Amino acid sequence: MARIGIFGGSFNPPHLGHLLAVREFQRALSLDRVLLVPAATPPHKALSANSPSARERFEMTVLASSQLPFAEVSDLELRREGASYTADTLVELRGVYPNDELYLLMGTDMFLSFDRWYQPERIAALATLAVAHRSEDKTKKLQAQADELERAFSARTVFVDNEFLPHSSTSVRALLAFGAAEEYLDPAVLAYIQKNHLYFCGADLKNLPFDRLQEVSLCLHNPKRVAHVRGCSETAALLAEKFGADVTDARRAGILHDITKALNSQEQLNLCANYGMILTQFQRENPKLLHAKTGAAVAERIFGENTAVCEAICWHTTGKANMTTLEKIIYLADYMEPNRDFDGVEDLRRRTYADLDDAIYHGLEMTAGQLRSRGSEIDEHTLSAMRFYEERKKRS
Ligand code: DGI
Ligand code: FE
Ligand code: FE
Repeated sequence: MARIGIFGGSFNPPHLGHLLAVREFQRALSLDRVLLVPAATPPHKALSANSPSARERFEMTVLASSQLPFAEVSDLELRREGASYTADTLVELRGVYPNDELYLLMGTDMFLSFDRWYQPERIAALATLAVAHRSEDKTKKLQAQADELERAFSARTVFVDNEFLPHSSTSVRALLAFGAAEEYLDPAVLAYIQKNHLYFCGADLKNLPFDRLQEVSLCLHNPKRVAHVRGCSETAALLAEKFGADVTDARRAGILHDITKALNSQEQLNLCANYGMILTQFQRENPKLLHAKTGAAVAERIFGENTAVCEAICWHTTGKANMTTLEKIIYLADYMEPNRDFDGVEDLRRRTYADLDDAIYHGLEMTAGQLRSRGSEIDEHTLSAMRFYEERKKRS
């Protein structure tokens, strides 16, 4: 009787995070074999618009796993029509391995939503759920879910302590477009991506017409950020028209302002190192602010944007003293675009359309107030901007 792990996913693309997870599962559960099962049509989320075909994702997964002696890639889900449901896959696998122990490998997010999967009772009858969790995860919540799934579906769960880096495929796809994904991919997978021109890797993205710039850049975000960047771009264009800034620059800076936002803190720092950007200690300690700096660098290097656009992106989070009209517009459009919803947003919208400098001062005040109440350190440019616009307010 063999112990077989089943690791499903979009593998879009397969990256080192996947390989590390598979290795840890294999070791922790003493698995004889791990089947990697690329989904043809993932049921729970739409693939990003720049995704390669299922066949290409399958081929990359074969390349990625070639260095794992216990791994095998299955094309089961590629050969099936319609959504790739795990329940159906397990039924088929049970037919192939009638006497073996099957472990369905997953992370905490998938486990916590397991009761909403398609036919969870069928899955639970066919395989043990093996859940990788990091020691800082909420153990209580996971144990409660395991108890609930046992009660509802007679599910068996094992937890695997795992310290692997949670790289997201969204980050890796963005980094491929930014020319900085080498350290996240198996060399054979990277070579395949380059050769087949996947994920905008090595593409010339300079000076794209706006519609194409929008299409390309929106692919690189987490889906929930898309409405915000569109809103920022449209609001910036309206403000540019009203206050006499370049409307095209405003639209472009708006659509690109959060272009590196999918990257987590470590990925931000790695991108800075890859691009040779030198950081202050404050910047290293406050990586939430880095996306404005890396965003400006990507806008320049990858999209070939002009200096005015890149500077507006660079200062959109902190602001600074003596901003250009475009810089003020992007700072404010980011703050009050139609998808923003917080106490005082209506007041900030009214102020913005009436007087940019007054609105900037209010925005800075609000941000500083929030940071103080959270005990976070305030960026020096935010502080000097506050002094600058306070002074200006007194004079007028
Ligand atoms: O990128 P968005 O979410 O659209 O908005 P943003 O670019 O204004 O980023 C907001 C984040 O930046 C939020 O997590 C707070 C953080 N932030 C802004 N100013 C400062 C700051 N964090 C610190 N530590 N210091 C600042 O001065
Ligand atoms: Fe931002
Ligand atoms: Fe933003």
